[in-house]
Amino acid sequence: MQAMARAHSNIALIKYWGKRDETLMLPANSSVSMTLDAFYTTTTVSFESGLTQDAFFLNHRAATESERLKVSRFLNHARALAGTDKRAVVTSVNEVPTAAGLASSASGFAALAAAAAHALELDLDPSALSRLARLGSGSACRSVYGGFVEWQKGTRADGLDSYGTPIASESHWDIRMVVACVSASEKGVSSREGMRRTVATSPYFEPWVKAAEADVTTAKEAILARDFTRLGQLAEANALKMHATALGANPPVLYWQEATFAVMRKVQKLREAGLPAYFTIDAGPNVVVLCESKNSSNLQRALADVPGVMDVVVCSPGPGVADLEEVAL
Ligand code: 2P0
Repeated sequence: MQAMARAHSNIALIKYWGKRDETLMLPANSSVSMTLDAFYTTTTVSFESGLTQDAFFLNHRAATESERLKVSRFLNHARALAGTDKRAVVTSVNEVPTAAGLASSASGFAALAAAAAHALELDLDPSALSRLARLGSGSACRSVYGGFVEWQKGTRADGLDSYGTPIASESHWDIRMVVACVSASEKGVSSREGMRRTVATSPYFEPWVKAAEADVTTAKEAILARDFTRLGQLAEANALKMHATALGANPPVLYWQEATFAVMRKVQKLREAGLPAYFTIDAGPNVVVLCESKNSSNLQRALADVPGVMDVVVCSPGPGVADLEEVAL
């Protein structure tokens, strides 16, 4: 009853922002992402007799109690599917380049879902695995697949139709996401709290949901047509709409720092100077810049010069979740 899996992180091109059901992690709108090759989590799960509670080791140390409880609550879903109450030892390592400060919940819960499902011999198809990963963290349902992925929001109250589906594999399109890391510190407002506050108080939330649904349709067309300008313009506008909606909450949810804004301005300037690049920003201060592969080195150099930027990592489209042979973590 032991298994190991690896999943890669993803960055949304069309953002998930707001839940229609917090318990089942059901989103108000569909979203689209690219899975990244450079950021991933490797996790081993071992269900054992005689344990009184789940144990969780993260990056070679015992996890905090709140991290352990999050994993334990997630394992309850897998245990319910398998009809067991055995507790587990979970060992997880995040491969995140220096000072990236990127959230690891997407890769973390996708790897945990795959390893737990395998260890419990659940024999889940990719849609069922994606649904299980979603229960840990919404964006994790997209990391089940490599390349370009849609998370269909679904309409059912039980969430059975809310899971990731592939748009195109990692070999479909050789584009890059260049991650400008401006801070590695924990963000002030978690995505979960930021979403909650936005849904409850932002007057822009309903228009956001409507606009995001339309953006998903256009993004899929642009990806399939490999239309870089169309996808870039759309992704940048969608991120700004998400942040505008969060800024409309009470109290406002503001994730940007001075360096965030400096990178946004730099990207606009580079574009005016003839380098096609478009930014997107998640629930934090780092900026992810989309470009074609031929421009990634120039873009990396230009972003590294922006004051406040600590590290710049170039990512290609990465693979979906995979079971691994046991190796020592
Ligand atoms: C996304 N984000 O689509 C959006 C854009 C952040 C901004 O998904 O509450 O860690 O665990 O479902 O998935 C980050 O939120 O939130 C996220 P929960 P999650 O990538």
